[in-house]
Amino acid sequence: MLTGKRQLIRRAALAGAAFIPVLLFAGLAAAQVEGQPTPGGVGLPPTVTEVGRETQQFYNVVLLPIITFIALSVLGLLMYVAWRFNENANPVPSKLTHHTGLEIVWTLVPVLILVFIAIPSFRLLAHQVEIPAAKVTIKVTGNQWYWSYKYPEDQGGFGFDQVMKQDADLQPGDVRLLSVDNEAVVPVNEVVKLQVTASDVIHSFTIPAFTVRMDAVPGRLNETWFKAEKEGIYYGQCSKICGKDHAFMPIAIRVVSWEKYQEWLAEAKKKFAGAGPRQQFAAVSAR
Ligand SMILES: [Cu+2]
Repeated sequence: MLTGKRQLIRRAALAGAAFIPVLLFAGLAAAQVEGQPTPGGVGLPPTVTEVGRETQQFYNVVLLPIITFIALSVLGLLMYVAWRFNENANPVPSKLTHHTGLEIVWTLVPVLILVFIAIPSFRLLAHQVEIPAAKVTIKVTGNQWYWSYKYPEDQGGFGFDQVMKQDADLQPGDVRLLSVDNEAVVPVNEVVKLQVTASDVIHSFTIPAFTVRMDAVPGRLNETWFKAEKEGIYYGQCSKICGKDHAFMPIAIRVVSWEKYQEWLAEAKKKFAGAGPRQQFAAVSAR
């Protein structure tokens, strides 16, 4: 038997040990870089939009504690049952098969948990789905296996393809498998509306740092939006398996000041004049 004091120390040590993963997790999570994956990074990627912050808060504050509680409760219950009601400990089993009170509780409690989750969930969903008045609208088309962008007339009226850089073309500062030939540029602190579609099969336009993910479906125009609050380069990847080069069609969006955005528009209009998105499958022959 442990003495009361030793038992107390042991319990405190156990409680402390339980917090080590939490501290480790927080330390690693803090080291993450916005817009791209970080070696050893743990947890949700840093976000630069209000919707992103609300989503992560919903996950960290509401969902994670609830699922942790449920998982630990079920584990505890299973362990208790295995210990208390095994054949050796309980040689004569009870014949009891129904318990009305218990059945009401195990039906009602999950329903109440779901209702509790639904309230903030619907509020968040409405924020994600209702697109505010947008200053910039861009059409994004998923192709096998690259993305095409169209800036409509009010933004210069041009289009271009975004193809992943091959290893041999990487410059210092580029990220392997994420850097592209033509980055899409958007202004900081402005609502950007995206119209998302596809030319061949279903793709999915995903940028973790904006908490944006929208399926690109042939023959259908989906819409989503973001308002990036920090300048920088933000990478994403196609998130719906779409064929052999699904892993090699990254997304790169550069967020700049309004003035720089205007400069880029003027340059891009000249650079991509008459270029138009390339013929479908043309990029494949280049690989
Ligand atoms: Cu794809």
